Amino acid sequence: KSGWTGVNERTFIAVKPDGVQRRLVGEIVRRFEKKGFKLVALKLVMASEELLKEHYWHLRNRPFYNRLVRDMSSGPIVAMVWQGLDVIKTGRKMMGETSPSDSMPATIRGDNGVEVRRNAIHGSDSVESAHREISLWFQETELSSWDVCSTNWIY
Ligand code: RTP
Repeated sequence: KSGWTGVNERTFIAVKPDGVQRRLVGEIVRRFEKKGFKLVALKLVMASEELLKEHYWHLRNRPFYNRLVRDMSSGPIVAMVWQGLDVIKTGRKMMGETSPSDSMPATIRGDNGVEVRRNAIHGSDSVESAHREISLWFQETELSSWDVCSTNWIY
């Protein structure tokens, strides 16, 4: 996994249950594609409580932890891996701040929704958390390398 740097940097992005319910999947995928990142994996999943507790383990002492795990269990999640130069930092910028009210217009959270509980999207915040989250949500065999695309078919 040490090869995941530079143009091969990867991040874990999830459309949360509230984002799926608000029909934001296409919009979020479109923004990452349009920016120029490569889609490496995508699946619709009902996450188990066990997985969600592990995913948010660093927040276990926060008062909203149990509610957060419950909210994330309330419907399907679109789990994705995106790849590209500085995708972790840029992805966080595209998302906006944790609270939609602190998020600038033209960010995903700034343009969609008003509640911190229903902020539509999750994105890894560091190289370490990206590694941890990708291996938590995906099997190695679910990740595409794009190596099969030996020629570019769009210009
Ligand atoms: P994420 O991990 O989902 O990308 O969000 P983040 O880094 O912007 O925010 P973080 O502090 O890691 O919190 C994770 C998620 O918990 C919910 N939250 N609720 N005061 C509250 O009720 C509260 N604070 C945070 C949000 O949905 C946030 O995305």
